[in-house]
Amino acid sequence: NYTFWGSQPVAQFDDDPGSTPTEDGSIEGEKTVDEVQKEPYKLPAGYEWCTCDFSDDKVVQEVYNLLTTNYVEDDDNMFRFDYSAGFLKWALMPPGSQQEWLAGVRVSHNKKLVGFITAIPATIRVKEQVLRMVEINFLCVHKKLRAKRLAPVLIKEITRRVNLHDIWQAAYTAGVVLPTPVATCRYWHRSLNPKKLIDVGFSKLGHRMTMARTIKLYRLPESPRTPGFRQMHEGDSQEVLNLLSAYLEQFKLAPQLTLEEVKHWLVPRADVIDSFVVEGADGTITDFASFYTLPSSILGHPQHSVLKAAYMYYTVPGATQLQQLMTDVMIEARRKGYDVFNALDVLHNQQFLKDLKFGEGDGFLRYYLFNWRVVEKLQPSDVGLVLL
Ligand code: YNC
Ligand code: MG
Repeated sequence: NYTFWGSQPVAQFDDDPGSTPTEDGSIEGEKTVDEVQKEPYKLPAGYEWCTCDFSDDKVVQEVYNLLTTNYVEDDDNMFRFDYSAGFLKWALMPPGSQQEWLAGVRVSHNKKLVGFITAIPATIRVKEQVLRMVEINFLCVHKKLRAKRLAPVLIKEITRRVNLHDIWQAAYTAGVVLPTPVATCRYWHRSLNPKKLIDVGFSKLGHRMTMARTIKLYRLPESPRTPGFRQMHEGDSQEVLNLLSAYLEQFKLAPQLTLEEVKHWLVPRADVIDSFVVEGADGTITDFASFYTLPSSILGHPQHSVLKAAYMYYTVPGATQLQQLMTDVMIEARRKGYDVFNALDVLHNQQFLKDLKFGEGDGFLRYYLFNWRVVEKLQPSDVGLVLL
């Protein structure tokens, strides 16, 4: 039973289908900004709210330090996400971002940052309805303050700060089960550096496999093979927007990006976002592919401290087969020294995961919507939204 989530405008596990609406729509009755509480939610004595000014690199570093030591770990506590400071700036300062949506909790007496949650604006289509929403991410409570019901206060406070901007819906993902996923997806992993992955316990040597055979199995060509495959440049943005917008129409849950957002989210930034296009003989762009960089700290290993992981982001096959496009992208990732290439089973990814030697991961990633009922649960292949 979910004491907090049971009080929130989300579909509940025990909702009686006979007495809930049969169409998608908001769960809560319409409210106006005037009705939103003006004061922040109360924190336990000794803690205070802050707004994190991401134009100040010292503040970004404080957030980085909180997350690198307290953010998401795998079930066996062997790895912990290590989002870089540069990544956090990219993820949290897109067009339309609001400083007060980067909410922190500090210890009053020494101002140490011990809690964090963020919202960024996004236009998201759910089936045929296009909604101005936020994406919620980076919810984190310092390990020493866990299980004290601080997370519900952070969630209510970010909701209040978002509602003040007349926004009433949100999208978020989490590994844990909460009321109620709109889709349940899985990560798949493609070894690029199998020896290191086995050494650090990320993967195991297969049944009746030797290290030498494993290395050979995952070997990739030296360089991409698709003629015209190259890095995306800012000048490609309009063409990429056109390709991506048309492509995402086929999914039931997908973002609607503007040109400014394509420039922000998809133009390459070293060690943050890599994007590629295929330029045809006549100079038009026919295909697009991208991945973001999210290393994990390797906890307590004598030789290795960082797992360098690439995560598939948005990809649009056009003139090139999706398989071939993804192979070229993985060749680039291998060349740049990534150890593993990760992809969810969203988009059309199920078309290539097995053939390109991805292995199914153990965890799930659930997609959620706040204050939006989706009557029919989505399949992973209905999902055209990738959150960071
Ligand atoms: C979670 N990940 O069920 P009940 S993902 C949401 N997302 O509530 P306490 C979560 N809720 O069951 P702790 C959650 N994990 O009583 C737990 N909960 O209803 C719920 N981990 O709170 C939980 N980051 O403070 C329970 O737990 C209540 O001290 C318990 O804190 C939780 O960013 C947490 O995994 C996750 O830092 C902060 O464990 C802490 O354990 C931690 O006693 C490591 O909380 C890092 C980690 C989560 C990554 C993410 C998406 C977050 C979405 C939040 C929901 C947004 C709703 C929309 C708001 C805007 C609306 C508008 C408009
Ligand atoms: Mg707590």
